[in-house]
Amino acid sequence: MDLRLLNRRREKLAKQLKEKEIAIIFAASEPAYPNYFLQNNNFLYLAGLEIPNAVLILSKEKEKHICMLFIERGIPEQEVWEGKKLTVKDAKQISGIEKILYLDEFDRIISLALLNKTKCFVNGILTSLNTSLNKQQNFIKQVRDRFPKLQFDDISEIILPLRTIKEKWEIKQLQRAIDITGDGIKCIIEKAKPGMMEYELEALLLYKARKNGIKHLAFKPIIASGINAATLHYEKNNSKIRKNDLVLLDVGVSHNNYSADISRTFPVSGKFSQRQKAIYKEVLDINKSIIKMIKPGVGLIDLNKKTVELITDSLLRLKLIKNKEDYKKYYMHNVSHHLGMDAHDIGKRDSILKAGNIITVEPGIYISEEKIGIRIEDDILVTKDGYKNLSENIHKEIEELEK
Ligand SMILES: [Mn+2]
Repeated sequence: MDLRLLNRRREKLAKQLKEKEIAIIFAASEPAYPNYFLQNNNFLYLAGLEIPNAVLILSKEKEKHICMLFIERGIPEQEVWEGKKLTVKDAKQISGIEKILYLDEFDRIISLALLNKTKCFVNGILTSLNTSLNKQQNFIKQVRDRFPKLQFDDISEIILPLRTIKEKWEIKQLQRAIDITGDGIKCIIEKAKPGMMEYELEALLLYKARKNGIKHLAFKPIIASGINAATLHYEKNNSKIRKNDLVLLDVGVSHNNYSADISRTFPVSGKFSQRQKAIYKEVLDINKSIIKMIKPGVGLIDLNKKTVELITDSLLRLKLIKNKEDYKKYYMHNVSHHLGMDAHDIGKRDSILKAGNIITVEPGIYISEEKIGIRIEDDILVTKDGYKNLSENIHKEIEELEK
């Protein structure tokens, strides 16, 4: 990764800090087997390092910004088992951070640093009451006893304006994630046959992903045939696909920690029935109309409102409802969310679009009594004067899917 990019991000974040404010960003901990290590995205965004347990500190003193990184010290007996820890020199080279210390000095230094502070931004403090305290929350608990006047806030407050506007490099990573996901989808559509299990299609996606050097998917893939597609977050992928089923795919790979999020729906037999085609056509038209609305200044709320309006008209045309309010029976989610390092990326539900945002557009109609669920989801970059559909190469036209 370009060091200038990382430096610029840290500078931008520090600019958001006022005098006497400090940001403390914790890397993720190492998970227990069989889970694999997934770096905290705010830490990765600012430090560019894939190491567990590190801590990054940013503060501002007299208009000058101060950046310090704490990393684990390698213990030879442990390194025999786990491999070498990153050295200070390597960490410097990857992150571009000048001041790097070992974690055993963190408590002493942070105690001094907090003495004259009024506010402290920490990542990952917004979790639900019923989960056990994470590392950050335990840290806050300790600090509160010593510095009762210090205020805490989640880092998302100040990192959101940065992470929601994608840099050129980020758009490139995401485009690659989308293209590889498209490869997987194409392979699935070509190879799918009635009688196959949904997980066989999942395996095709995984194969294409790994073959392209992808470390992991962005989220648990949804491969839902027939009535399963009417369950919005169906993740079992363990049913046999029947002859006349539509198959809904909601999948995405993560490339360099940027997540694609694409949905496509296709007939496993290679041919839509008249009814399936009629419903598909409605969803496809809505997908296209909503994408066309995208430009700076438009709100996610506007997109949601328009989607509900269009879906309601569709449902009336399809004779599924008689009263407009009943649309909720067949469409029950939002049409868009921000996309980036996380598949559901940082970004507010009521945000107004700006150039550089990347969002999904994913209308759907779900009719369990007809065993049909259709969702068509594209990933869209907001440009200065409109939009660019980053997933436009992934087939969604009826003729393309039937071919
Ligand atoms: Mn999505």
